[in-house]
Amino acid sequence: MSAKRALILVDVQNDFLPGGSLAVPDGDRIIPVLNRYIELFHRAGLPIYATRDWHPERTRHFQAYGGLWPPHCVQGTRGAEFHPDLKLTPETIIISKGMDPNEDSYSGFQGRTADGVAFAEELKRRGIEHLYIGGVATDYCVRHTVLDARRLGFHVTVLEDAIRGVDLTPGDSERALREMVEAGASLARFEDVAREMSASAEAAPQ
Ligand code: VGL
Ligand code: ZN
Repeated sequence: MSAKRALILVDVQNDFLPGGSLAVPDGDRIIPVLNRYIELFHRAGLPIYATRDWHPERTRHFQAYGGLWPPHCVQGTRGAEFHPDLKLTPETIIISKGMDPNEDSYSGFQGRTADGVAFAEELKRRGIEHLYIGGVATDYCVRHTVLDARRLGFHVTVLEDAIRGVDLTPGDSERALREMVEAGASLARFEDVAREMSASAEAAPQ
């Protein structure tokens, strides 16, 4: 039997996409691809998670308070909303992170559900073993989420046609991808994932 799968959409929020305060170049190009993954997982009845950066107005994560970044994804602002073109299902579970003003967090595994359940615990409760991860930014939140997932023992497939990086230093995204693969993550594109899922659906006993 194949491992139970879930789709993880990392930080597909207005501030990380063109027009936002910390825009990932061409970040909006991944949205139609993410929508195809959403449909694929939804049809298969598999869980979908959307992480979001969810910062207070003052946090050590922002330049004004000693951090690296301009203000972004401040709780309750338009910049913190998921991109309007992302077709989230009503069942999508939101994982919020970055709420602690003293913490410079990037990984979805530092996040929690609306009920305060830590992400790893939430996945464990549902018996999920294999994560398919896409979103932004390849070199920050996607990278940290993938590396944490591998450390915690999840199988990880990085959706290479549905990620984009910041590249503060040129080559950061390439290096991040290599690091994720070295940590045991696989890379796949939509057709690979669709094929894998239909193969295991046929193999599953009715
Ligand atoms: C992120 C920079 C600052 C991300 C979050 O979601 O990749 N990047 N905060
Ligand atoms: Zn942030």
